[in-house]
Amino acid sequence: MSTTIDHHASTTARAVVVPTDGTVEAWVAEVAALTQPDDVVWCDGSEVEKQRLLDEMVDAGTLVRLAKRERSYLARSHPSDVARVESRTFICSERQEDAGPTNNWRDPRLMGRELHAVFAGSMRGRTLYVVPFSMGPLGGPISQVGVEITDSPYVVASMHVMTRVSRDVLALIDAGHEWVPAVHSVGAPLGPTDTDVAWPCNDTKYIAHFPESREVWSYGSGYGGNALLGKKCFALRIASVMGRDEGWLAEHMLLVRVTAPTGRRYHLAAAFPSACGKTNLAMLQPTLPGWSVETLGDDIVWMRPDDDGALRAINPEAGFFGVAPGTGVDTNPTAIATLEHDVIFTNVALTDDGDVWWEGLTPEAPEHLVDWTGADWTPGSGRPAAHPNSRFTVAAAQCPSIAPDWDDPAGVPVDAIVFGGRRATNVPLVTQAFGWDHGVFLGATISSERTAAAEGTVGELRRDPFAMMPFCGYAMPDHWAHWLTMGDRLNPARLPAVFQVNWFRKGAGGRWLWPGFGENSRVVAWIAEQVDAAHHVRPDAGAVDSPLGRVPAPGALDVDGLGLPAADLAELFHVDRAAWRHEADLTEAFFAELGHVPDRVRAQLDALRARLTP
Ligand code: GTP
Ligand code: SPV
Ligand code: MN
Repeated sequence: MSTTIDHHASTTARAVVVPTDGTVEAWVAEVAALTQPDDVVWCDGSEVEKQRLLDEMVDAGTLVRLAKRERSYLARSHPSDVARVESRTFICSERQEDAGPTNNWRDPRLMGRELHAVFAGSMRGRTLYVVPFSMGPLGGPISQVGVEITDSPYVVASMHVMTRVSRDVLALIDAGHEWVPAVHSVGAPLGPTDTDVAWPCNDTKYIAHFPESREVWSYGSGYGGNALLGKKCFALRIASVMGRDEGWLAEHMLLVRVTAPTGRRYHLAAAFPSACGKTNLAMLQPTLPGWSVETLGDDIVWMRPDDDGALRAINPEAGFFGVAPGTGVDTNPTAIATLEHDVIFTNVALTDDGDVWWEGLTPEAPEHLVDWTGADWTPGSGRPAAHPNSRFTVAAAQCPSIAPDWDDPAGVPVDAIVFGGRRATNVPLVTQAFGWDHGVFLGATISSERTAAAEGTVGELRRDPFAMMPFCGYAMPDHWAHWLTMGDRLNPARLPAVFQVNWFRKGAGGRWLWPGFGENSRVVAWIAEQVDAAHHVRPDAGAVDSPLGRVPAPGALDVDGLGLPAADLAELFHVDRAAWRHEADLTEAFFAELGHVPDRVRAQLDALRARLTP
């Protein structure tokens, strides 16, 4: 196991530049000497600073100011720079086995040299912005800080929304707090006579992570997940390694508080792969009377055991970088209300009266639009007006369902962990794990149909354990071992119950079997009832065993008033044993590819096979 080696051995040895001392000033000076910007600007995170940057970007043609939406803007990316690039995402750990077989590993020294070469002069003709930021409330017990250097004002304005940008971060670092240095360049230097383009980027891209020195170097892309380095690069890839070393968890999860008609409160953390429904569940408006949901986070959760042995969770972000297509008043009215003002939209369509539009915003498309590429568009154009991975960037604080205590540094105790994916077949609407180890197995074996959030073929089935395949900064099987250890450390009376959900099962002709969205509250209510049963608050009458886990007992899932045909309900929970024996074989093959899968996870596969045997 990798936990026996000293992961801090090279904390002070930086990968690409070697500052004269550990200060931010020395590091900025070294990066500036390498990248050769025209100016260096230290950001303070103020509203004035953000507005100035936005105004400058409007003047420069990078942003379109939306006439119909207060203080809101549209950015159109270069058509090649629309999503995460997993093929150019690197984990540069000292030892290849620490990165594991599912990450692109590079030797840190070789990558350091390669990056030194591409970053040399990469900011010529541009401004280098220094962005000190906190992930989580500044100074909180679960929070962390970093400093991003970037030559993109779009990135600075987006970081203002997505993180807590503040000069106070620098004081914390001066006082000795650990910090993550993160360098970003669009990789498009300007000569004295060059004119800039709206979205500078480079065909050559690097999204490089140095887990031991806790550094990020990103080159060539302006897209969110590649460029807003506090987000996936720090809060997941680097933070997952910090969590492994320090005994906490950094996960690709939403976080909500559910309140039952009884007044009892439950905190749910749910991991679904990219573009598989986290933001939607985070902003759920329950259709079940008497239930309510408050939003705490929609993409990333950091969790730590507290003194009670409960798992305490915060959302380290301060905003939402959400998928636009499919977001409408019928599906996610809360998101629509969140987006009324102060939004940066990227790659959506522009209406003739200066507003935004995307597929699913309204049932009918407007007669005429300017599409995400800047071209004229009509409903007959035969192509989407908004890019399938077009996004909105908006402050969490302006979400109407945000919990009043959403930025409490202490976080909330997690009662249930939910894993999900996009599966047209096999995976039931909801199942409960038999215990923690089975829950880890459910997380480890998530597979999901690919979405537009990353490069690749949309719809293709791929394994995405814990929805962390693209985001874990170390070997996936070590991540599962870490989860097992975390379970052992928690107070058994506070141990979260674990569930698997699938909103995406399809029936004949490819129609959704489950209405989804607000109706998912019915599943959430069953989950809450099972949490009560696990804590002996109520008898465990709501569930029966299936080969895959505990499923709702007849009548326990409230489907009143849905008009759901009995055959559809049966199909949503149908377990095709032959298909599942095949799934078990695929899991076996997947484990073989990964190598040293923990015995306790392997034992769960054996147990599944035994349950599938008639
Ligand atoms: P990332 O930001 O990429 O991590 O994605 P996410 O997991 O937050 O996904 P999001 O909630 O933005 O949903 C992505 C797509 O799935 C949108 O087009 C939604 O409309 C659709 N979706 C979300 N929930 C449901 C559901 O319950 N049923 C169906 N059919 N579609 C859903
Ligand atoms: C995802 O792809 O899971 C996202 C968007 O949440 S990005 O921040 O680009 O990774
Ligand atoms: Mn995500």
